[in-house]
Amino acid sequence: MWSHPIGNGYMGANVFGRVDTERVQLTEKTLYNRGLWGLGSLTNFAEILLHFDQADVAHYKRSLNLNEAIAHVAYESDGVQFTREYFMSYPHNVLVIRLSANQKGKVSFTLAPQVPYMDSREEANKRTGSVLAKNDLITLSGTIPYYSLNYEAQFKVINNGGSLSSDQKNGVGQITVSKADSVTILVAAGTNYVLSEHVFLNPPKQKADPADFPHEKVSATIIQAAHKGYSALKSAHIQDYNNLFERVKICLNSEKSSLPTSQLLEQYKAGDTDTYLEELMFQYGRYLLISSSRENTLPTGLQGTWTHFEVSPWTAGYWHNINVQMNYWGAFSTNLAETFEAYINYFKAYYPKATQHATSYLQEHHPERGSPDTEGNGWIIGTGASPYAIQGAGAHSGPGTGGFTSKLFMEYYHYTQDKEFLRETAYPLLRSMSQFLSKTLIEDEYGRLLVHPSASPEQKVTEQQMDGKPGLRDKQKNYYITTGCTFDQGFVWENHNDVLNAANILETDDEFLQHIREQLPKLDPVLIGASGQIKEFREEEKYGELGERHHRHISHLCPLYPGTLINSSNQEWMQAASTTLDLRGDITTGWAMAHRMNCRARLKEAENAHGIYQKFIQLKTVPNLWTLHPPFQIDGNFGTMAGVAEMLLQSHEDYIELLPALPKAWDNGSFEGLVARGNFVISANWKDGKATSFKIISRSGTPCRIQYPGIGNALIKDQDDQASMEHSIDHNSVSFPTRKGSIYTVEM
Ligand code: FUC
Repeated sequence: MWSHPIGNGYMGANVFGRVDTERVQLTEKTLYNRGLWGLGSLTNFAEILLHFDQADVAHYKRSLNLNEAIAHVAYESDGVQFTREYFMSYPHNVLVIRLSANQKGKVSFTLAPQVPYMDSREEANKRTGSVLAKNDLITLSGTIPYYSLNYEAQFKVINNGGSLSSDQKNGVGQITVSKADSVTILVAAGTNYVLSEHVFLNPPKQKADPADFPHEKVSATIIQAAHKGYSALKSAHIQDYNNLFERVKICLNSEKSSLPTSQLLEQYKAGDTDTYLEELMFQYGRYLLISSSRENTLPTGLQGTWTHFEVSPWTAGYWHNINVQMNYWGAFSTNLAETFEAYINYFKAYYPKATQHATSYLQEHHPERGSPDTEGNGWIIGTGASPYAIQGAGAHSGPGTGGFTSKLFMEYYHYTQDKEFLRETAYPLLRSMSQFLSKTLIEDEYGRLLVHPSASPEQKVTEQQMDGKPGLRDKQKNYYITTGCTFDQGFVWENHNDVLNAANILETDDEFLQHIREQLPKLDPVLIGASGQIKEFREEEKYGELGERHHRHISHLCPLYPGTLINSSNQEWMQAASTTLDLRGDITTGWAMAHRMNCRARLKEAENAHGIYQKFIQLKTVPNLWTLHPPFQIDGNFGTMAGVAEMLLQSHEDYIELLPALPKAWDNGSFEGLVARGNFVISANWKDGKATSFKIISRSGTPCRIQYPGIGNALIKDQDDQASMEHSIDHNSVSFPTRKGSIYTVEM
C-alpha cells in the first residue's frame, strides 16, 4: 500500500523509504515456487535491508518521479542533508541505490540482504540460501526445489571516500560503510530459468536445468554495471525510460497538485475529486507498464512484477479470462506497443504446449475432430498460466479465452501496421486459433453453429435457476456449462473476422478461409433478451434469471470491448449493451470496474465512464496508487489507463473518433501522443468541451479518416507544404491520404 514500486521488466523492487532500517524488497520475474493450480507462484527474491544509525530526523520527504522513474528519499539529521536515489535500469538490468549527503564523510550504514521464507512449511518450497560477503561484494544464492531453480543476486558496494568492511554476522554476510561521501549499491539477480517451449512441455523438476547456475550471468551484469559507473547508468536509464514515457502528455482540466499523493487520494475519496489525480493515475499506469514489461522480459503479471509473498495471491501469474489481456489493453493506444513484445515472446514459447491442449480438448469433447495432426487442431490457452505452465480450456471459462488472447495480436498489428509481424506472427496464430475454434462448434436445429461446451467466465447459477435450462451446473462451484454463450460465440466471431481481415491485407486465400467465411454468418453471437439486455446465455430471457445478477465478469460485453462486433452501426445492440451495464451495476471488483469503464467509453457514455473511474479511484485505490481487486492486482491500474485513452480517442470502427466520451469534468484540456489504429499519433486541444485543434502524425502513411462534430468544415493542412487539403466527406467526417512521417494539422 505504501511502497514505491520501481522495475525494469526483469525485476521489481518495493522501496519503503524507511529511515532507521531501509527495506527494499526485490522480485525477479522468474523466481517461482510451488503455487496453486499447478502453475507455480512468483515469490519474494530478497529483502534488502540497510541499517542506519540516525535517530533524529527532520524534513523527511519520499517521492517517486514518474518522468525519470527514480524513487527518492531525503531528510535532515544532525544538520546534514541526506539523499537516497533508487532506480531499476533496463539497459543494464541492475537496481541502483545511491546514498549521498551534502557534507563529506557523513554516509554510514550496514547493508544486510536476506533470503526470505527460508522456513517454508511446504517441502517443495524449502529454499536453501546463503548470504556471503567478501570485500565489496555480497552474494546471495540458493535453490528452490520445486522447479529445480538456482538463484543468485549480487550486491556490489562502491564507496566514494570513507571505508568499507565486510563480515559474516551469525553466518549472514553484510557490508558496513563508514564515513563515506557517497555510496552506490548495484544489485543484479537471476535464475537458471530459460524461456523456451521446454519449460511448458516438461514436468516441474525438469523445467529448469539444476546443473545450470546463474552465477556467471549475474557476475557479468554486475561487472558491466560497475564499469559503467553511477552517472552513466543513470543517464542511460533516464534515456531508455523517457524514450517511452515522454511520448504521451495529458492534461485533464487540472493543475498540478502540491499535496502528497496519499493526501490527494484522501481528499479525492472524501469527495473533492481533483482531476489531477485522474491524470496522475493514467500516467502512473504507463509508468507501471514500462516498469514491468519490456522486450526480452516476461510479460507483466497479476501484480506486475511486485510481490513480497512466499506464495502470491493467484500465483501472481497470467490469468487469461480477462486479467492478462487487460494488462495490455492500453499498451497500444498509450504509445507503448513495445511493452507487448514481452507477451509475444512468451506466446511463442508456450505455443507448442497450447497446441497439445487444443488436441486434448478436442479429443475429449469432439473426438471425431481431434485428429492427431495437432497443427490442424490449432491452439488454446485456458484461464491459468505462468512462466512455467499453461492450462487448457477449463470448465468455468469457455474456449473464448483463446480469442480473448489472440485479439491482442491483431491489435498490435492495427496500431503498428507492422506487416511483417502480421505475416510472420499474427496471421499464423490467428488462423491457428480459428482452426481450433471452428472445431468447437456444433450445429443446432436451425443451422446455427454454437460453441460446445461453452461457459461464460466464472458465472454461477443456483439450483433454482437451473429449472428447465439445458446447461449443466458444476456441482462443486456452481459454474454453468452450456452451449453457445455470448462470450464464446463473440470471440469466435472476432477471431474469424480478424483472420479474414488479416488475409485480406496479406492478399492470401485458401480453403480454410472459405470454411470460416461460411461459418461466420451462422454464429449468431449477439441476442437481445426480454429485459432489453444483451443475453449472456442464449437460453436466458429476462435479465438475472440465469447467473449472478451482479457478477464481476461482463463477458457477454466482450463483443463491445475489447471486441468490435457491437459498434455504432447497430444502435439496438449499443442500447442493449448499455442496459446490460445498468442492470449489472458499476460497483464491483477492481478490474471488473475497469472493464465497465471501457465499455461505457465505447458506448460514448462520457459521464458514466468517468463516474466509474471516479468510484474506482475512491474505492479501489491505495496510497501508492496501486489498485485492488482485492487483493492488489495491477489489471485495474492498466484497465483504467486504457479507459482514459478510450474516452479521449477511439479507432475500432475503421475511422478515428476524436474525444468520443469527454466528460464535463475534463471540459478543458489537451493530450499529446495517443495512438490510433492505422499508426497515427494524435494530439488534441479542447476548450469548453469542444475541440479547437488536432495534430496527426502519420507513422505509416495509411489513409486517414476522422470523425468529429463539425470537422467537415475545418481547415486541414499538410505541415510539410502548408497546402490545405481536399477532405470533407460530410459535416462530421473527413478523409485524406497521408504520407509516412508527415504531420497534419486540423484547426476547428
Ligand atoms: C479471474 C477472475 C478473478 C481474479 C483472477 C485472478 O479468474 O475471475 O476474479 O481476478 O482472475
